[in-house]
Amino acid sequence: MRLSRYFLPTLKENPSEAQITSHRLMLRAGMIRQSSAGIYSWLPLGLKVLRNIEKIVREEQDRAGAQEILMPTIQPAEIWQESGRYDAYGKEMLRITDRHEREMLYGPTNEEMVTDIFRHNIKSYKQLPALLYHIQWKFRDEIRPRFGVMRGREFLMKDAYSFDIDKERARDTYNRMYVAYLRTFARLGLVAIPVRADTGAIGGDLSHEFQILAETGESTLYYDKALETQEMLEKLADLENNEGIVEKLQSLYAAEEEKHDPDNCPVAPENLKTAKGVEVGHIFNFGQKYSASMGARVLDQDGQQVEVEMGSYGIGVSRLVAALIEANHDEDGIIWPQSVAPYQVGLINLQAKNAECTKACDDIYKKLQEAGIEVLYDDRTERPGAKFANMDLIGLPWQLIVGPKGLEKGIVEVKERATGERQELSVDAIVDKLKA
Ligand code: P5A
Repeated sequence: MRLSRYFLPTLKENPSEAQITSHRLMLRAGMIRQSSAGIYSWLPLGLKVLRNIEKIVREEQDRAGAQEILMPTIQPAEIWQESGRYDAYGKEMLRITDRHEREMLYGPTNEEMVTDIFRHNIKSYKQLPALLYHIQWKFRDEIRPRFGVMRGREFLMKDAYSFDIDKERARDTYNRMYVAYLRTFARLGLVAIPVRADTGAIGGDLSHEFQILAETGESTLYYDKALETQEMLEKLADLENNEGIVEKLQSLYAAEEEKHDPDNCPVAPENLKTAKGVEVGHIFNFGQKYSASMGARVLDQDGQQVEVEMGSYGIGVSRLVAALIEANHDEDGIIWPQSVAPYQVGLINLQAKNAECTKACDDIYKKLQEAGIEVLYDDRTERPGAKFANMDLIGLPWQLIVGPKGLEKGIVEVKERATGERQELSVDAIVDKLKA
């Protein structure tokens, strides 16, 4: 993509409405624009990151055996009346009346709707386990939407729902999702700490929140440092055969500040760590809460009707964009991990008016594209200083700096955004390096 044609409305100044780093940087880097309180438009650069995160989330859900569906954003009130949550949900639910005076709502979550699909279509234990997910916009009329997409009113969630014949199998499914979550966050380059949690409006008695570590996080965590080591993930790759690692991980201590009692903490002081966290995922095992109230039953092996055991599993996909920035930035801007970067390479033409320089850049641009590497090519006639600041702000992992002086010696400068390390390489060597 040529920057001269790219819709990237970056800002030089910090927007006054933004209180936290990720919100400031998402506005400054031209990723989002607010439409009304807690509701945002995603511009090309922001949307690209959102889609990259979605792709990793999707791959890990598929890998865990979940099947993708797509449920609507607008739901009928009846199913929520059946579950008893229509009144319980209160003012956070955005209620809508259609032209026939039917009560509808913009879905804050989909337990009811997926249970409704299940009860009409699955009748036998032979069709279980069933594990369905979608990636869809949600609406929660938060009293204080803030921090940009971190706590929005409209936000993108991946939500999965599981149906099992008994408690034991439901627990296996829960653990399978737990592993899928650890893998997902690791692939996003994040350290995620699973913390036992309350179940709130969703219900049930078993639940974990996944908190990623970031200095600006809203919650304070205390946890066994063994939870930080991701080396267990290798073994977790084998879902069926992971030598009890899930149980081991789930037995390790982690608590939010409100629940942490220093006098009764089971972890030795030298192994206890504290850090700020951002909740990016939340999983629930709530048994028969919805299958009982909504009549989701199957015939078991003995021909008896039984209410299925359910769970639900959420990831805040749009929140993750902000969380990733909270965990990866410096004073100059964003530092994207390669796995989600909107472009891998920023190519800077230092003298766009110089024919030779432009020819060299065009050539590199073409070669990188042919090698399947995504490049954002700054072909504008701006000052070098402005170009450098802009590239640092938007945070692409690699910068290629091409100027007449280097070209005289046949070299181009490569800068790694994360470390600031610079290297001088020939054009051919660069293409090889970036390919690798
Ligand atoms: C689990 C999936 C649920 O809604 N039902 C379906 C369950 N859980 S949850 O914890 O309430 O939400 C799941 C994740 O969604 C993100 N999230 C938000 N992101 C941005 N703005 C919000 N207002 C918001 N509310 C929730 C969080 O990442 C949360 O973990």
